[in-house]
Amino acid sequence: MRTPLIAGNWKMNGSAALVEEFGHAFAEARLPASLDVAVLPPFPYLDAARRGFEGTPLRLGAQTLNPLHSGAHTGEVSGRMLREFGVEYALTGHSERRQLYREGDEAVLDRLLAALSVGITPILCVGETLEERDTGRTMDVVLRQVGYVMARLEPDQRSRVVIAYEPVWAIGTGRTATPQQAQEVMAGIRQYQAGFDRELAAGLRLLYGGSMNAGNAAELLAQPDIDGGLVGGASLKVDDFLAICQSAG
Ligand code: G2H
Repeated sequence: MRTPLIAGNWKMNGSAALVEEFGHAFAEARLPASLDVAVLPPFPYLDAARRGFEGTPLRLGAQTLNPLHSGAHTGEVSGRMLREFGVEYALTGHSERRQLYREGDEAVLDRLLAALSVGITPILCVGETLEERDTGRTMDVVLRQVGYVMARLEPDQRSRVVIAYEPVWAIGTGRTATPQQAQEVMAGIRQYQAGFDRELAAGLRLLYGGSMNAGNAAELLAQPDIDGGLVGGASLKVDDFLAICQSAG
């Protein structure tokens, strides 16, 4: 019922050569029939990726966007511009943006609304720090991050949001949440949404992120409430990313 989504977040990595390599590999790849795949390269590679991914199943995503359409905001990129380059997905609230660029819930909401306003599917990232987990606050933190945004959307907007659960302690650390840990939190997110709208909760796509790789993806993706992955490090190696996509069938 829910189409799996695997999204590769290149962060501030990659090259024109890597874009080309992905285009070639995915043009030949055999992927599960029902699967959405996106690559989120740094902005300068979007145009090359749009051309290089033509005729492949790869869709384009952005790692962030400015909440405004245009204006005097040196260094920023708007959703409208991203849409012009064929971008279909955008991350909002990635923990690196929350921590390094001090984007709080309100800033996350503004960016998510900007994405929706131009027809880009927002991927809302949520997750607890190690200290929050160790002090038993995982669900409070995650549901606050989810609830802040979802409560402020119209029902038709809510149904267009994808949520990525990324425990901060698992990001880029090589330490993955166990499938049970991830499933528990993700079932909690779905249940929380079901309290407002059962149909929407049943259709809500939930991704796991945090050191997902070719070796652990299948078990994570087999969990009933995990509908895909947000992959960082392992999305920079075409064979690993392909293997993760293949295990999403
Ligand atoms: C979490 C993830 C992708 P990694 O940030 O967003 O990165 O897979 O390297 O932990």
